[in-house]
Amino acid sequence: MKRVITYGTYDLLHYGHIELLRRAREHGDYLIVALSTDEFNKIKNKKSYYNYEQRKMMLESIRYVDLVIPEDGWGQKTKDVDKYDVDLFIMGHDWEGEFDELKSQCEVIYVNRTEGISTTQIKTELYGN
Ligand code: C2G
Repeated sequence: MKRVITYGTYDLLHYGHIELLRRAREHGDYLIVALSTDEFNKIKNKKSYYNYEQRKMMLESIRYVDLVIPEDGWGQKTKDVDKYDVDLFIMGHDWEGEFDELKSQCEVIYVNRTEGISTTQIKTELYGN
Protein backbone atom coordinates (compact mmCIF):
# COMPACT_ATOMS: atom_id res chain seq x y z
CA MET A 1 0.00 0.00 0.00
CA LYS A 2 1.50 3.31 -1.17
CA ARG A 3 1.22 5.94 1.57
CA VAL A 4 1.18 9.61 0.57
CA ILE A 5 1.56 12.73 2.74
CA THR A 6 0.98 16.40 2.11
CA TYR A 7 0.97 19.54 4.29
CA GLY A 8 -0.99 22.75 4.43
CA THR A 9 -3.31 25.22 6.12
CA TYR A 10 -6.35 24.43 3.94
CA ASP A 11 -8.30 27.49 5.06
CA LEU A 12 -11.51 28.51 3.24
CA LEU A 13 -11.41 25.17 1.43
CA HIS A 14 -11.64 25.64 -2.35
CA TYR A 15 -11.35 23.64 -5.54
CA GLY A 16 -7.60 24.25 -5.78
CA HIS A 17 -7.17 22.42 -2.47
CA ILE A 18 -9.52 19.63 -3.53
CA GLU A 19 -7.66 19.20 -6.83
CA LEU A 20 -4.35 18.90 -4.96
CA LEU A 21 -5.82 16.31 -2.57
CA ARG A 22 -7.40 14.36 -5.45
CA ARG A 23 -4.08 14.20 -7.30
CA ALA A 24 -2.15 13.35 -4.13
CA ARG A 25 -4.50 10.44 -3.42
CA GLU A 26 -4.26 9.30 -7.06
CA HIS A 27 -0.51 8.80 -6.64
CA GLY A 28 -1.07 6.19 -3.93
CA ASP A 29 -3.55 4.24 -1.84
CA TYR A 30 -3.66 6.19 1.42
CA LEU A 31 -3.43 9.97 1.91
CA ILE A 32 -2.33 11.67 5.10
CA VAL A 33 -2.79 15.44 5.40
CA ALA A 34 -0.65 17.23 7.98
CA LEU A 35 -2.81 20.24 8.77
CA SER A 36 -1.19 23.41 10.10
CA THR A 37 -2.37 24.13 13.65
CA ASP A 38 -3.52 27.63 14.57
CA GLU A 39 -0.26 28.12 16.49
CA PHE A 40 1.85 27.03 13.49
CA ASN A 41 -0.18 29.32 11.24
CA LYS A 42 1.04 32.21 13.40
CA ILE A 43 4.61 31.08 12.73
CA LYS A 44 3.75 30.89 9.01
CA ASN A 45 2.31 34.36 9.32
CA LYS A 46 -1.07 33.06 8.17
CA LYS A 47 -4.32 33.88 9.94
CA SER A 48 -6.91 31.28 9.05
CA TYR A 49 -10.61 32.11 9.03
CA TYR A 50 -11.54 28.64 10.31
CA ASN A 51 -9.77 27.21 13.35
CA TYR A 52 -7.87 23.94 13.37
CA GLU A 53 -10.80 21.74 14.48
CA GLN A 54 -13.08 23.23 11.78
CA ARG A 55 -10.42 22.84 9.08
CA LYS A 56 -9.69 19.30 10.27
CA MET A 57 -13.36 18.29 10.19
CA MET A 58 -13.74 19.62 6.64
CA LEU A 59 -10.65 17.77 5.40
CA GLU A 60 -11.83 14.53 7.06
CA SER A 61 -15.08 14.79 5.08
CA ILE A 62 -13.21 14.69 1.76
CA ARG A 63 -13.23 11.25 0.11
CA TYR A 64 -9.54 11.54 -0.93
CA VAL A 65 -8.32 12.07 2.65
CA ASP A 66 -7.66 9.06 4.89
CA LEU A 67 -6.02 10.68 7.92
CA VAL A 68 -5.51 14.24 9.20
CA ILE A 69 -2.66 14.91 11.63
CA PRO A 70 -1.51 18.23 13.14
CA GLU A 71 1.38 20.13 11.61
CA ASP A 72 2.88 22.25 14.35
CA GLY A 73 6.39 22.93 13.07
CA TRP A 74 8.58 23.15 9.98
CA GLY A 75 10.84 20.36 11.20
CA GLN A 76 8.35 17.56 11.70
CA LYS A 77 8.24 16.27 8.11
CA THR A 78 11.23 13.93 8.40
CA LYS A 79 9.78 12.40 11.57
CA ASP A 80 6.32 12.08 9.98
CA VAL A 81 7.75 10.23 6.97
CA ASP A 82 9.24 7.62 9.31
CA LYS A 83 6.37 7.55 11.82
CA TYR A 84 3.67 7.07 9.17
CA ASP A 85 5.80 4.93 6.86
CA VAL A 86 5.33 7.40 4.00
CA ASP A 87 6.32 6.48 0.43
CA LEU A 88 5.53 9.77 -1.28
CA PHE A 89 5.64 13.42 -0.16
CA ILE A 90 3.67 15.73 -2.45
CA MET A 91 3.14 19.52 -2.47
CA GLY A 92 2.05 22.22 -4.87
CA HIS A 93 4.85 23.66 -7.01
CA ASP A 94 4.90 26.91 -5.03
CA TRP A 95 7.06 24.80 -2.70
CA GLU A 96 9.27 23.43 -5.51
CA GLY A 97 12.60 22.31 -4.09
CA GLU A 98 11.85 23.38 -0.51
CA PHE A 99 11.59 19.87 0.89
CA ASP A 100 14.08 17.97 -1.29
CA GLU A 101 15.97 16.83 1.82
CA LEU A 102 13.14 14.29 2.22
CA LYS A 103 14.33 12.55 -0.97
CA SER A 104 16.63 10.42 1.20
CA GLN A 105 13.53 9.00 2.88
CA CYS A 106 10.76 8.93 0.27
CA GLU A 107 9.71 10.05 -3.19
CA VAL A 108 9.20 13.85 -3.37
CA ILE A 109 7.06 15.47 -6.05
CA TYR A 110 5.70 18.97 -6.60
CA VAL A 111 2.59 19.30 -8.73
CA ASN A 112 1.24 22.35 -10.51
CA ARG A 113 -1.05 24.51 -8.42
CA THR A 114 -4.58 25.15 -9.71
CA GLU A 115 -4.41 28.59 -11.29
CA GLY A 116 -6.92 31.34 -10.59
CA ILE A 117 -7.87 30.47 -7.03
CA SER A 118 -6.33 31.01 -3.61
CA THR A 119 -7.54 31.71 -0.12
CA THR A 120 -5.96 35.17 -0.30
CA GLN A 121 -7.82 35.90 -3.55
CA ILE A 122 -11.13 34.81 -1.98
CA LYS A 123 -10.60 37.08 1.01
CA THR A 124 -9.60 40.02 -1.19
CA GLU A 125 -12.45 39.62 -3.66
CA LEU A 126 -15.12 38.90 -1.04
CA TYR A 127 -14.09 41.21 1.74
CA GLY A 128 -11.80 43.62 -0.03
CA ASN A 129 -8.97 43.15 2.45
N1 C2G B 1 -2.76 24.63 -3.67
C1 C2G B 1 -2.96 24.35 -5.03
N2 C2G B 1 -3.64 25.23 -5.79
C2 C2G B 1 -4.14 26.37 -5.25
C3 C2G B 1 -3.95 26.65 -3.89
C4 C2G B 1 -3.25 25.75 -3.10
O1 C2G B 1 -2.51 23.31 -5.53
N3 C2G B 1 -4.81 27.22 -6.07
C5 C2G B 1 -2.01 23.66 -2.87
C6 C2G B 1 -0.72 24.24 -2.29
O2 C2G B 1 0.33 24.19 -3.26
C7 C2G B 1 -0.45 23.29 -1.12
C8 C2G B 1 -1.89 22.92 -0.68
O3 C2G B 1 -2.77 23.27 -1.76
O4 C2G B 1 0.22 22.11 -1.58
C9 C2G B 1 -2.31 23.65 0.58
O5 C2G B 1 -2.19 25.04 0.35
P1 C2G B 1 -2.04 26.00 1.63
O6 C2G B 1 -3.10 25.68 2.60
O7 C2G B 1 -1.86 27.40 1.14
O8 C2G B 1 -0.67 25.45 2.21
P2 C2G B 1 0.59 26.30 2.72
O9 C2G B 1 0.14 27.42 3.57
O10 C2G B 1 1.41 26.55 1.53
O11 C2G B 1 1.26 25.26 3.73
O12 C2G B 1 4.80 22.82 5.64
C10 C2G B 1 4.16 23.19 4.44
C11 C2G B 1 3.11 24.23 4.69
O13 C2G B 1 2.25 23.86 5.76
C12 C2G B 1 2.31 24.45 3.42
